[in-house]
Amino acid sequence: MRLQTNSRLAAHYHLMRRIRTFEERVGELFVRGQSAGSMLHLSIGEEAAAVGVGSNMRDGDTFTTHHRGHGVFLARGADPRLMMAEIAGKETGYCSGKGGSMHIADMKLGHLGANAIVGGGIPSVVGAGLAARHRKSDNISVAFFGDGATGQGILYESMNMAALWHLPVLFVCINNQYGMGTRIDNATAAPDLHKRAVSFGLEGAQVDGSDVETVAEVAGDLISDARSGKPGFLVVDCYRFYGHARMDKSPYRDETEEAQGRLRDPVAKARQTLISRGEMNDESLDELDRQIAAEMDATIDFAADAREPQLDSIFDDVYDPSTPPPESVRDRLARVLGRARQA
Ligand SMILES: Cc1ncc(C[n+]2csc(CCOP(=O)(O)OP(=O)(O)O)c2C)c(N)n1
Ligand SMILES: [Mg+2]
Repeated sequence: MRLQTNSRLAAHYHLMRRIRTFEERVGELFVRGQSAGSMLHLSIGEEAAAVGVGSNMRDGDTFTTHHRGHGVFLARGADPRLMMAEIAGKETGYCSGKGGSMHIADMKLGHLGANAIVGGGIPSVVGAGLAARHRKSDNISVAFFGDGATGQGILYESMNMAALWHLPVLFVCINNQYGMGTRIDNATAAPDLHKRAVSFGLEGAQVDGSDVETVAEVAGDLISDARSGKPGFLVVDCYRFYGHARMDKSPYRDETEEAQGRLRDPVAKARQTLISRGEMNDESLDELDRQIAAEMDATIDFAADAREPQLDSIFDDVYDPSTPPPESVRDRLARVLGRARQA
């Protein structure tokens, strides 16, 4: 749907609502038993981080995400049908069904890869930032990761190199208050995470992740600094609305805390602000939501109808084409395929 307004907040609402609805449909795919793999991490409640930062990035900029990265990829222009197909393990998906939710990537859109290893995607943006500078482009590279990654040494090695070499890089920590079942105040005695970055020589800021306008404004400043060689670190404070993964019912959080946390809803807040400013009204927002629901419903049908990958394509896109898979692995596949044909 084309928005009938030029309001930047309306555009942000549109994208955040698309992300939220996509995530709800991902949950549905899982419940239907049609997702590949057993782990799905939803970013419901964290949409302002994806949209506030992502909307300040440009074509040619690159990024990595953690395991909870559906929203970031959508904010950078991913086609939700191809994402859903990937999550369903289908050949049509972004990585021919071999990456799934946690290892999705697409070089055309600058997505250097989601990563299931906590902190694993962070050093790649240092390399990408260095490459952008050698190419004399003004592109930046952004690492999106969770608060849990602030317990990983690789983050500090990466921040140090980015600051030392003045790289066009932004580190974005999506602080949803939890690393699996451990709340941030049980994981660190110093929860002012952005201050750590300042001590490494980076620009550091912390923002309220329920307010997409603030996230976008602060991220915009940090990104323009990064483009001129001043790397930064942004902490987006938010709340993980649901469990760590789909099977986690969060027995370690009490209901009062969850109810309070879910009040920090960036989608609801943007909606209220649009109405109170007279930029949109309930009817136009409801109509927009209905159109988004239809778009995202269609992603489930698209994924369900998409082709399964063929067994003999198992090594395609996995090894570098110039490096054939090891002989022993190919022999094993030939045996498996032989047995499958006899059966
Ligand atoms: C190096 C490493 N250690 C442990 C794990 C297991 N693990 C998976 S997700 C996770 C918590 C991550 O928390 P955070 O970085 O805050 O991201 P969130 O899940 O909250 O988005 C852990 C410990 C892992 N994947 N990698
Ligand atoms: Mg977390």
